Amino acid sequence: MTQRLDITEHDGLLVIDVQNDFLPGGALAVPDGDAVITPLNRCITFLTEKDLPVFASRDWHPAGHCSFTGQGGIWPVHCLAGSPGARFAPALALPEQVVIISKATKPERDSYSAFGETELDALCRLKGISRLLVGGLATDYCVKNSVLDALKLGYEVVVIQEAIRAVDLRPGDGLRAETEMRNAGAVFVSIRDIVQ
Ligand code: VGL
Ligand code: ZN
Repeated sequence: MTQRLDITEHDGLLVIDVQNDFLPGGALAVPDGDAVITPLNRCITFLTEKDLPVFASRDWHPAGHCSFTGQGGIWPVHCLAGSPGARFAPALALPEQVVIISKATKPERDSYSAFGETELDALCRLKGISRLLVGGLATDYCVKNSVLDALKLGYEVVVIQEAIRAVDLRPGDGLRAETEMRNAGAVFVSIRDIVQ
């Protein structure tokens, strides 16, 4: 079920971790992960046409990060800061004025949330943003945790249904994450229902 969504001057777009390592062929490929790029590019256009801000988070790990299997974590080495795998997908049309949010940059700390030890909340406040449109990777990790944090911080959150994909380590993780986000107050819309 979806509803019409009018973009307002208090909206910002949060593009989560659309990085080569999370795309097919990458070190931690999310199934069908590249499918988020086209809808996200449309959202980027909607917002930039109205001079509204676009934030792009990126997983930006040092070598030996605690989330890697060699360090006892659950993930293969991925998104090493400065590496090709950590670059934004080339097809993602980030605007010149994009605000880049690097996260999980310290060896001993992981953060799935784009709000974890970053400037994202302060920057949104500074720009008068009270609602975030959200899409990216992965539904069951960084998207979920960022959305739940945004709601806790008092933002309205609109998840773009076509612009998320899940890792699904266990089948159904993505769907369970969507339910969790909805139960916490996130609204899901189809890109078709965004009024330009
Ligand atoms: C992510 C697993 C490990 C994500 C980041 O961006 O969803 N997932 N690091
Ligand atoms: Zn990571």
